[in-house]
Amino acid sequence: MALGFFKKVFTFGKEKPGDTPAAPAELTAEEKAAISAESEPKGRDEDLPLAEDPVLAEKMETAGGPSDDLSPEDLSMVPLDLLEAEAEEENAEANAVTADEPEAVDESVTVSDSTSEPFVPVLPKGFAAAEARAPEPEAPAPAEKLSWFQRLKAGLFRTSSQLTSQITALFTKRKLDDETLEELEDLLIQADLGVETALRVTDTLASERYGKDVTGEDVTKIMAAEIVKVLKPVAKPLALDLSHKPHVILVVGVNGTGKTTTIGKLAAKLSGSGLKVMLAAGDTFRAAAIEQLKIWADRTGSTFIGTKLGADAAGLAYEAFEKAKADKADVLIIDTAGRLQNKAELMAELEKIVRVLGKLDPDAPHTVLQTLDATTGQNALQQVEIFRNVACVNGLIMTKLDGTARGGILVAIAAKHKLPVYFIGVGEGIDDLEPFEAEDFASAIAGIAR
Ligand SMILES: Nc1nc2c(ncn2[C@@H]2O[C@H](COP(=O)(O)OP(=O)(O)OP(=O)(O)O)[C@@H](O)[C@H]2O)c(=O)[nH]1
Ligand SMILES: [Mg+2]
Repeated sequence: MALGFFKKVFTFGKEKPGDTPAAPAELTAEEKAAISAESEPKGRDEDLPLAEDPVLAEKMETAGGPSDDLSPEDLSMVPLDLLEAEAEEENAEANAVTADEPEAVDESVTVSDSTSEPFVPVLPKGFAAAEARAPEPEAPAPAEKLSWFQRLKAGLFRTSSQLTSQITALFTKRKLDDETLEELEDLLIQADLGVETALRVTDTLASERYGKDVTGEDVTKIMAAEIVKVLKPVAKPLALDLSHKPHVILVVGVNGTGKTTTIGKLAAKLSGSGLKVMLAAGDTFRAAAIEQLKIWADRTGSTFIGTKLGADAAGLAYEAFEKAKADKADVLIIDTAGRLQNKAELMAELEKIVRVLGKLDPDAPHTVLQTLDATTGQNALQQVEIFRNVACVNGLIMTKLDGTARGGILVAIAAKHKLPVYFIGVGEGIDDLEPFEAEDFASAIAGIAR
């Protein structure tokens, strides 16, 4: 299935005649063989007792954990000219590194890395090794589970309290008839859950309780169960194919939806697991955006690569990919500038980034994540529609679920687009990114206990 998508990216890249140069860095058959031979021993061995692996234990110990949350001061705007001057300096360094790249890249693709030990990372919760079955999530300690669920519930409180109080008001001393069913359908649609899910709820309710007394609690339980059915197929771990070295993740989305912050949070999880992570500042429009990503790179122990302000984002993505290969990074995450889905020119730029990455590896970018701001409401449906067509988005992360009354939109998006939802953002801090779990989310939105 994953291969199907990769093929799609490849076709997508090749579909534009005239844009395919004489593949300067296209891999030869021998190079490809060398890469897979090199990466073979590092693949996930499901039989290996990870917790007892001494090499891994050492790696984990030396990797260190993520640092504290970013304070608002960290991200506050510094005078633009100062940032630009800094960015220039950094770019000079970055360019100096990339100037040496051809040899480094060649070396990385032809010489196997005999110095590095075979290393099987323990992927953080929410990630899985590609082509391998997702490891059974460890049963979290009850206290930990409760605190996470409490946080999710608190975040979705506005969504759930609005919904449940309306449902309770509707079903106070009323039998279930056509009129109440219709009112319930309207109410669920207004809560952004989408027509499909609203109909699922009313159909189930009608088949089970038509003509009988129904309480608000009965309805919220049925609603939660139906929401789980919609969300379960999309609640998946993010599969990392580490045989790619690096596995390239491109992060796209509308302005301010949380791309850069989410990249920081992802980098913290990955580098905390001992993976070598590189962050590329593909948002070349704003000096502050470059600086923001650099701060996250520093905080998460990731390598940073940027270019000068206003430079071609696709060029930067290409260079970053080459450098990540040369450095033998495990994961390269590329940030992009925010753009509205209806700005054709900017969307074409995104298309170019995808195409250019495909020249170094036809399967790249291996994951294209779109961030969605939960406070946006209905417009998020259209955002996904367009970004997935242009940038081959194959996974979603919904941010800002803390404190929104519009969290129901995630259900409508899942029902319509059926794209995996890997994580949800519930705050601005480094740890405020949680693997998406259907039951937790459904219970929180319905305001019921787990
Ligand atoms: N409350 C909350 N705020 C978030 C979350 N994720 C991101 N933010 C905040 O949203 C704002 C925008 O986040 P960015 O990561 O800069 O968004 P972006 O998509 O990179 O923005 P552009 O690069 O301008 O397109 C910042 O203030 C973040 O701290 C979240 O899950 N919850
Ligand atoms: Mg950004």
